[in-house]
Amino acid sequence: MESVKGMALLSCWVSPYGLRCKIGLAEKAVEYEYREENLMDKSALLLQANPVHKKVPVLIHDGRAICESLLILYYIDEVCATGSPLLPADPYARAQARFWADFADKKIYECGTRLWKLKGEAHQEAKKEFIEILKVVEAELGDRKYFGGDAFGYVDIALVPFFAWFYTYETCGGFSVEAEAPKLVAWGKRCMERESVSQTLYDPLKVYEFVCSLKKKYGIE
Ligand code: GS8
Repeated sequence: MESVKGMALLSCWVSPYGLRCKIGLAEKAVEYEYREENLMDKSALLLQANPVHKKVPVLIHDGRAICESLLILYYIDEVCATGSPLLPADPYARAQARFWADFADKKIYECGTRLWKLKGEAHQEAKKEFIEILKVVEAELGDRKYFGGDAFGYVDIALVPFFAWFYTYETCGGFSVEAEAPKLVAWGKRCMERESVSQTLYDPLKVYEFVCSLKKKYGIE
């Protein structure tokens, strides 16, 4: 890791977790080096920086590695005095923000993957569960502008990368996210008005093409 000066982010373009870090770094206006990883042929630097999980994203700061996207966001928030704080100051509000970010990790990606990987009854089960998840997240948002209130913050950053995956989820699942959770879609569009998000999120069609190529690779359909 000697070769890394300042901050570097190791990630892979389609990773929603990596996108969290990119958005957080953009919100904090931090300069960093971006290194795209090929997850089929991981770099020696990635294996050295994240020997436990061997996953992206990893943030390297002055030769020291920080793993796990949500922990990287805490770290950025603590070390970068620039920009607005990502987490709220109040301990209870912080705990709530962590709860919802954790919910995103435990539910959305996992159930979304079942939506495009499985067939038959298991697929129907995943669809039902995914729609419930959308409704739970939407209820938490309520009529607020962002999850933290008026300010874009930690929970928005944890969730917004999945906005680029909605098209894939609804196409594979056979439902409309907008019909099921209109306020959540309006929130996603609001987030897209921020440069940190619009400059970072990729085209939902690109994600769909990526998932179709994975399905082919795994022999699904
Ligand atoms: C998840 C990272 C992850 O799944 C986080 O950073 O928040 N909890 C972690 N990374 C995936 C790419 S995104 O699907 C990854 O690196 N996979 C490579 C592998 O599993 O070999």
